[in-house]
Amino acid sequence: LMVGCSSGGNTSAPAAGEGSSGQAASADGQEMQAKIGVVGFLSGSGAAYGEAQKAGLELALDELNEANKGKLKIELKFEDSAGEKEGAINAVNKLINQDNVVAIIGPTLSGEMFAAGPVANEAETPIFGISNTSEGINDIGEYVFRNSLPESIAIPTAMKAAGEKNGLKKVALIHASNDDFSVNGYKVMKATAEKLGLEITSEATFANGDVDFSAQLTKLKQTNPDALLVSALYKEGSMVVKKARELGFTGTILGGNGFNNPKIFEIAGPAAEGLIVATPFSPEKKDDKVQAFVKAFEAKYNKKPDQFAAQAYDSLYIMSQSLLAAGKADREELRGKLAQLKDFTGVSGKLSFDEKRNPIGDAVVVVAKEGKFVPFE
Ligand code: 1QQ
Repeated sequence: LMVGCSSGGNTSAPAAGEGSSGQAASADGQEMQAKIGVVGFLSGSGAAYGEAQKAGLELALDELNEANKGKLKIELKFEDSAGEKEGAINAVNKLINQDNVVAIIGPTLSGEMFAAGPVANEAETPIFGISNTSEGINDIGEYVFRNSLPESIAIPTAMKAAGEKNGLKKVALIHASNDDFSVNGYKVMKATAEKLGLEITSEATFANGDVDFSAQLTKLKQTNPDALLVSALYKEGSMVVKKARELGFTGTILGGNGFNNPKIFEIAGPAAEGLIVATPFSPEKKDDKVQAFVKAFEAKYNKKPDQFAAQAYDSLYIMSQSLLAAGKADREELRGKLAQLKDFTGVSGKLSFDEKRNPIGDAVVVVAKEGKFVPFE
């Protein structure tokens, strides 16, 4: 044996090079084969979220399969849920029962996770949210994980910063009432406003799929708020921002995680200027790991990564690390290693987990300026 001769941590000599039989295994020198399912919002009104996630995952896949050669080979199997609960449930069932995946990454929306998470949990298959920011995700069960920073951390960070800098006293709230994520974000906004002693002048709702927000926004504007707090996905959210400006609202506009996608600049146009959001990821961050990621992403896709790409990218690194620690592509072993994850530093920051496996991390506050987000300071 050549123990001591190899460099680094590569303990298993890759023998003849093609030892793998397609079987999930092992610590015996064979390359472990791991099939991971991905459920994403890949078509429809929020497709840009799913596309960003797919791009981040595929970049991480290239890097990891290269780095793990001889030890671990990951295969990704993508399913499109179209942002629908039914779609997510069907995708999860298919990935578990037909494709026999070791774990699932996604689905994109909190509402989809609330619907499909229990299916994976029941089937004792780890499911890992990369953009589920609502309260209660981890309560679904022991097989449910996420690395997405909850709105309960992000929104208060943004509201505090905006409140101090822009001298906010009165706020109006608007949200999508038929989307779990948007409802959760609204609740966080309301509770934070109360905590910060901000007066709530008025509230309004709409439904995902709506295109006309004039009535709601006219009513909110009449109450003279200093700020409009918007909890929505990017499509409706951007149209709300645009309409508010068209109606002459000149105050602060602050949104939740749904706005962390470049699509908002396309839809809202110049009306996006000044929009304030909190995010765990900024491609501007002066950090070697972040800059290496941004560079690799730009080389592959010719654009900058957003938060959705970053959290997706990080999730595959977490999967890889946990699979290698488990020593085999086994759902139960993988669940155990994921549950032991204490700290992880990825491109979307340093993450640790509370006793319910909820991520704890820092959010940076950013503001839209000339077609991109820059630090709010
Ligand atoms: C959630 C979110 C959305 C913005 C994901 C696209 O954070 O559904 O929890």
